Amino acid sequence: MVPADSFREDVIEGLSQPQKTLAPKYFYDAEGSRLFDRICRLPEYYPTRAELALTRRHLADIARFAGRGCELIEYGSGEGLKTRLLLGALRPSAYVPVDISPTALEGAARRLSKEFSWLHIFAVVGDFSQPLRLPVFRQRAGRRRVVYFPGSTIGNLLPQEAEGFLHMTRGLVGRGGAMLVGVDCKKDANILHAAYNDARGVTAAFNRNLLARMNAELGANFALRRFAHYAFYNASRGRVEMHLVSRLRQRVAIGRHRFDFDVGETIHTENSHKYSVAEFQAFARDAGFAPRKVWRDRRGLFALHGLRAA
Ligand code: SAH
Ligand code: AVI
Repeated sequence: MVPADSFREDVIEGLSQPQKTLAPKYFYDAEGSRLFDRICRLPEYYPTRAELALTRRHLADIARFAGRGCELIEYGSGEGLKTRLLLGALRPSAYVPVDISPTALEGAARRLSKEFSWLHIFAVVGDFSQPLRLPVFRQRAGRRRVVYFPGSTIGNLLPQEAEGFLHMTRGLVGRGGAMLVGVDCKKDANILHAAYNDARGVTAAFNRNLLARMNAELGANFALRRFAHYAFYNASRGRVEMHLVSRLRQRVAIGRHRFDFDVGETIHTENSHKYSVAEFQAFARDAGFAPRKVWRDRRGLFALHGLRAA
């Protein structure tokens, strides 16, 4: 679980900057995880369906690349929709899902242990952007460590953070290790706009839930209706940005801290970077991986990269 103190400190620091900012990892309290699962089923939100489709289509090749019986570590495992496919094909010797959301992690671990009774699951609640203490298994000869990072959650990191993260993961998998990472591709901005501004308003509710979380956990007094959801594609940075826009001049209190908002001022709540295959492969190389495979869905919306520790 995220310690309450670091949540408070990060919020106070983020809201004190000229461009008010909150880290997207804070979306995922119990309600945020529930809303994200609903997003994955929206007609406009193509990434989940595209990644599921490409995983089904190329499952045998993906499994060959990762190697049956490997030790599988998954970051930001969430509901584990695609993981089920992979687990069945890979039959890993151990599965270590890591997620910041205890609710998402517990639900997925319970479902997976029912479906795959032979599987050794070691669930870890933690922040993958920090060095983590993961369970250590005796490495048997020929058994590799594979990190699975689906969903384009890597796109929620800034490019320099993503590179640092890849570097850290390269160290974790060690020689002979590998990484499978799902990356959303650059595409028509209209498709992106629809995906992050769905007609049912689920993404808006997911964004505003951050305000509700600060009210509940930090005693803040955000009035949710005074903030509007705003998401757009920033082409020069190759990312969708999500913001919460203040509808009026207002002051918000969090404990003894006061934050003033002008009309139209925003809290920047998320970046979702979109990478071409070449851009992402260059990143991976800089972090010490050799890009070996790319699997894509038929429409070319989403890519799963197979990286080998160089
Ligand atoms: N892998 C799933 C879920 C993606 S949503 C899929 O592909 O659909 C992103 C997931 O990452 C959520 O479950 C969220 O709780 C988790 N997450 C986000 N930031 C995190 C962090 N810094 N450390 C660990 N988990 C994180
Ligand atoms: C988890 N992550 C990759 C999602 C994304 O598309 O950036 C989170 C999300 N934000 C709005 N909709 C979905």
